[in-house]
Amino acid sequence: MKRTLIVAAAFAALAFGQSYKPSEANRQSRAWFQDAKLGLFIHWGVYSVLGNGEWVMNNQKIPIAEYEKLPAKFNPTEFNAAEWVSMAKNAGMKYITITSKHHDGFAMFATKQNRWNIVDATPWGKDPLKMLADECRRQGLKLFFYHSQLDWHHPDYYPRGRTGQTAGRSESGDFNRYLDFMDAQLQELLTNYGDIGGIWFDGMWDKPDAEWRLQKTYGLIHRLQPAALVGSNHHLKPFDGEDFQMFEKDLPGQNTAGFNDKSEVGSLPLETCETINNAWGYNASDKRFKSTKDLIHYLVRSAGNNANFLLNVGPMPNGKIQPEFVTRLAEMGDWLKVNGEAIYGTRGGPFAPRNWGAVTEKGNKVYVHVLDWRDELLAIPAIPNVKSAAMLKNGQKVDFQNVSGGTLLRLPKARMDPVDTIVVLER
Ligand code: FHN
Repeated sequence: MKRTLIVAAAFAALAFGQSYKPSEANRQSRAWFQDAKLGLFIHWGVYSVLGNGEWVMNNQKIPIAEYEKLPAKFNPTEFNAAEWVSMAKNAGMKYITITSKHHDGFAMFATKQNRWNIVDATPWGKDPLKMLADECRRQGLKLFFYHSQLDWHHPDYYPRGRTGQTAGRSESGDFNRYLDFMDAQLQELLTNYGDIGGIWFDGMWDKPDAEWRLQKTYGLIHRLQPAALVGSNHHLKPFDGEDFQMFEKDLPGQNTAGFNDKSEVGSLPLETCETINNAWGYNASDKRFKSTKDLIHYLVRSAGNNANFLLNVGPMPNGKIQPEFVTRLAEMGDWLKVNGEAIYGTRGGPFAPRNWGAVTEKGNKVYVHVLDWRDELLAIPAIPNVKSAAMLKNGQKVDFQNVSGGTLLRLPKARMDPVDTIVVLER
């Protein structure tokens, strides 16, 4: 009977094109990832010189011949890997995901595949990913690489997709040769930087119907580093061979930003990414900074949705991170130092987030995060066998009463926290 089931499952997997079985090391990485809850996203590239975001080449229709003048001006002498990693660590972040290559094709690492990279093409001539990899190891953070599959610079990225039409490339190219190039770069990233957290792909949406050879690329990554997690920001349900699923500028299941209309929440570990202002890459004029309170609320709502929060900074061309970002990250870290118990290592639930807030759980504890509630009584769905309720902040008892279909928490105004009132229910 058992054997029949296994054969049937294997047949079903083949029939639905599913063949990837994560290794034990990969499963452990997934559990680590789900416990980690907060990461730092870094969009840094030669585009930072123009201070107009990472899409500037496409948006301003800059042809390759012009764009290729940027690396000569990119000299981030003030970059300090230890400073960046300490900043992330003090913010309570457990991992960093940095652009190894964005859509402009410029590699931010020492690739041997072409000279369109920070080591060969800039006066600085250093490999920041190597320095970050070493520093992350030293400070105990994991490092992921964001790698754009879409490429506005490579001649073989052909036929073109929706974007990158104005780069001035000849109308020919061999897409398989481009994918070989990309795999060769990935091989470098997975062999020259020690153990990495994973690869965060982006850009498949540029030509969704192309043959991306995903199984070959994902297989290469898992063969080189079985524990490395593969995710792709294709805005669809996860494909075979992926280990986590991400949502851009939206919580899982939502589509307020327009990226996730075809997305479906799958069963893999989840992550949601957001910016502090409105830009991913450095944008000198974007001053619409979210408040620390808003960022903490996003973290809490992500955790309540069982997802990590990957919060972005776009460093400046001199290698520094602008003070508005640094301050907010430090403030988030201060909050996490006091309230981290209700975030790290938790899972979302036992019920889905509500307008007033979200809940997380760990072991016999449920953390009720009240983010936005003005009345003294808050009704929450029933949680069986609750024995006690207390404020996380100071252990003070919270009155609660089980009523038909739910539980009432008494939250006097004077005891409310302006950012997040956390009530711990013990079962
Ligand atoms: O086009 C990119 C964008 O520049 C940025 O990298 C974000 C991050 O999620 N993703 C893409 C758009 O889907």
